[in-house]
Amino acid sequence: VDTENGKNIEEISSNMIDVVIVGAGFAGLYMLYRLRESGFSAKIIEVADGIGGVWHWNRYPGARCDIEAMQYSYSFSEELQQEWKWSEIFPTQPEILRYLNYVADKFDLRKNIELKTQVNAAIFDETHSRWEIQTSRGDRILAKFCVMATGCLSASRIPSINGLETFKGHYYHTGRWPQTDVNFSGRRVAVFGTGSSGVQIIPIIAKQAKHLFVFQRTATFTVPARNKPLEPEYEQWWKSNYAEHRKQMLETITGCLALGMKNCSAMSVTPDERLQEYEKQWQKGSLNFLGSFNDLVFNQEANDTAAEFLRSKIREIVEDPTVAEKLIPRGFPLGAKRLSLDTNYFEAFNHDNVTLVDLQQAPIDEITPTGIRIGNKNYELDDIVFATGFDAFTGALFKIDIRGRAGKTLRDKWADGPCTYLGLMTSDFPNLFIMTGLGSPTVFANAALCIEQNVDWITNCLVYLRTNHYETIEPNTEAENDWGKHVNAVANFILFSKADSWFNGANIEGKPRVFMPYAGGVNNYRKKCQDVVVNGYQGFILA
Ligand code: FAD
Ligand code: N01
Repeated sequence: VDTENGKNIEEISSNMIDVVIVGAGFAGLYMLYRLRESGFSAKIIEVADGIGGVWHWNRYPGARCDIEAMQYSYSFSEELQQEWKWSEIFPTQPEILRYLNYVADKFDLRKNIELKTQVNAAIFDETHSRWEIQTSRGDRILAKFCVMATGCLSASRIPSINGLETFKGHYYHTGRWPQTDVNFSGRRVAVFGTGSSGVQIIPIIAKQAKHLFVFQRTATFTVPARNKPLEPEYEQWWKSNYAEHRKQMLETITGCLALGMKNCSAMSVTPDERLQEYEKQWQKGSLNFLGSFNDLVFNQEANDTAAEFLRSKIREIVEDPTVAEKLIPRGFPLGAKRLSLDTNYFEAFNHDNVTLVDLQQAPIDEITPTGIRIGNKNYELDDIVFATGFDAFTGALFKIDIRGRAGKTLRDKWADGPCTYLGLMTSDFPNLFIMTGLGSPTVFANAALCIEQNVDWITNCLVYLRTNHYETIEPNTEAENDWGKHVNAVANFILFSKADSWFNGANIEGKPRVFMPYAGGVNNYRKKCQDVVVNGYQGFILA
């Protein structure tokens, strides 16, 4: 009998399954589907009261995807991709959440999903080679394998600002938006944060609020989304040859098909030609702007030309030149903080009811019961919105007490920064798979496609272990170190590492500065993962 929890070992053992998956977002749902299809018993544990992950939590007004939904969607079922109809190029959060719920119903996933349950601990039992998963319900589930599908951007973060607890109004985080309607009509609202979430929510609140104060710490680059209803011809173009298009997406760096891009250096054309190309891409909209030329992400001189073009657009759009100058990003390359797609973001600052507060001129002193104080100035507020981002990649993982061989904790192992092999596993934590975008290209690419690739790899790996009667798999430290060095080398080559951002942990106080995602492209990453398999799971120890 386990005296501490009052359950006997037999009772716990009857809870034994092949795989526990933590998280019911894009990743967890497809993982469950593939595992069941391959004959494994599996179950998802999800802390939220619904499925959908990011699309469950980020219900803030204006939330939508910024990769075309025809591409940012599952490819595993031809029937699904033919029958689902997206209404817009970049649909809203409710529509994407409806889609994920549709997927859960269509493939009968819910019977293996436990909602409103947090995984608190995952402990590896070396004697029996199994994971014990401890949940907030007091359950202890035994599993041969555990998959952390806990999300790269799921641990939302409100900065610690003096006095927040005294504030008498409401405050919200975009990544934990309430399920009830929030109406800002007639209210005085502050928004912190001008990353992708801020860029989406600010124009909407600007339309509703009596007054909106945007507290900006770092100005941001954006490209217009130019979102529109999905035209039947375009939809038909995709659907008439979906499988082939999806195959082509796998061969790209970003996991997206972008037609009509120039494959030459920005410096190889005349200044006029360069401007024409930027104008063309800007008019088209979309994140493809960063691919206007093939060297914008690693050639500073080239990058400067694109950044300057976007700065000129801010000057054109924002009517007050003083406000425009404050909104112009400087001091880091374009793309080093993730580029955002916007709909009327800079235009919002032309409204009389919107005030930009530049925190670089003077930081906040405190939040008071009725607002925010900076020096002698008090901003009277009813609501505060934190669009202040996430403890990315490791945040959700570190909330779980994960212990591998000899009781070693993941937090200790990664105290100086995470290290993985292919982003999928880490040594001394056998049979634990990680799908949070660490050491993989997910956050620089079409996440849905990257997730499918990871899930397929993990499923094939488990089938291989079963067929060949292996009990455990884990990377060897040499392979893990080599992968870490490679991820770093690529990060140093491109310009994305040259800013404080969530890519390198700079947004979280005390977090080690390590560039966490892999910027070498979806195509190269996929090839590496395939080669590892072809070479008999090279770099892994199978026992
Ligand atoms: P998530 O969707 O984050 O799901 C993880 C789940 O794990 C969550 O439901 C969480 O509650 C659960 N969980 C975590 N810890 C525990 C625990 N201890 N116990 C139980 N459950 C737990 N990517 C794109 O490619 N294109 C886009 O347009 C795009 N838009 C985005 C918009 C927003 C607002 C955000 C925040 C991200 C966006 N992303 C986008 C990136 C996004 O992270 C991925 O596209 C994708 O949704 C990630 O899916 P996931 O299943 O890996 O993680
Ligand atoms: O978070 P962020 P996000 N005082 O970390 C500011 C995806 N996503 O939620 O730069 C004042 O990017 C911070 O300022 P600074 C996408 O991958 C996609 O916006 O640290 N300000 C920054 O401006 C994205 O990259 C979509 O100086 C403070 C902002 O808060 C990722 O999610 C939509 C502060 C945080 O920006 C995260 O985006 C939304 C403080 N104390 C999200 N602390 C799509 O469109 C932080 N900030 C698909």
